[in-house]
Amino acid sequence: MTSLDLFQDQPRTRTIEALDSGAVVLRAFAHGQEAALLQEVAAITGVSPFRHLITPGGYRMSVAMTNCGELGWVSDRSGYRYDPIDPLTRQRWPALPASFSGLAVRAAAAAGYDEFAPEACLINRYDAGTRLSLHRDQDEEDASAPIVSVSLGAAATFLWGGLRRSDKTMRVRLESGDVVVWGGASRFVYHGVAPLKESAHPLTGAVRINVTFRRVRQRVAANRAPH
Ligand code: MD3
Ligand code: FE
Repeated sequence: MTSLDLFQDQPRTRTIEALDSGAVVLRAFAHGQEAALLQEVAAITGVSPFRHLITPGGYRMSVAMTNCGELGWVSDRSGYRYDPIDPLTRQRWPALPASFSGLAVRAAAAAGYDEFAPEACLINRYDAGTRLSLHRDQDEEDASAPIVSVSLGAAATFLWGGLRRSDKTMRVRLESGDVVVWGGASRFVYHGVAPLKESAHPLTGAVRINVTFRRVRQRVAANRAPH
């Protein structure tokens, strides 16, 4: 415990909540590491800046994004894809920092997923008013691996739906330091983020950063029949 913890408004307890089948909220799992993680984000965006991607339909995304790691998620008029090259810099994405992969692997293990080996790390930036509309993440070939998400800075209301877009959504408050692991039956549910409210987080002001860790390609061809 650092002396700074004594000045927190509310003590944050590290609890584990089951959100749904396969989805686990690790409250305050990254607590104490937030400033260091945000410094890594700043180093990454110094090389591969945040940008507003264009959807295949031609809309500018409200969330600003960048990536680190072997593969980055990108969108343009031709579609969505994972790409080893940042289209803005035409270079590889910045390397995944050891503190990022360590956190992701420990969080996955705490949720019951052993041997998580993330190869893509998508970093989302929300300013006040930014939202992420309901969608599913289905560009990853390896659906057996979970997605690990780390919330930093301003708190947000996460929208958690079902397997159909029309399914009713639940609202889950995600605060700085919360980590969520989504796998199993929850891997393909519709989800989004409600418009970010004005706030004043000590580390980021009104900004929320969300970091997601993903396995994209299959690791081994176990349990798969040959073609
Ligand atoms: C549930 N990001 O990057 S993180 C995304 O807060 C994304 O920035 C949101 O949705 C954010 O795609 C939510 C939590 C999250 C990420 C992936 C999921 C929840 C998920 C995949 C399947 C189910
Ligand atoms: Fe998503």
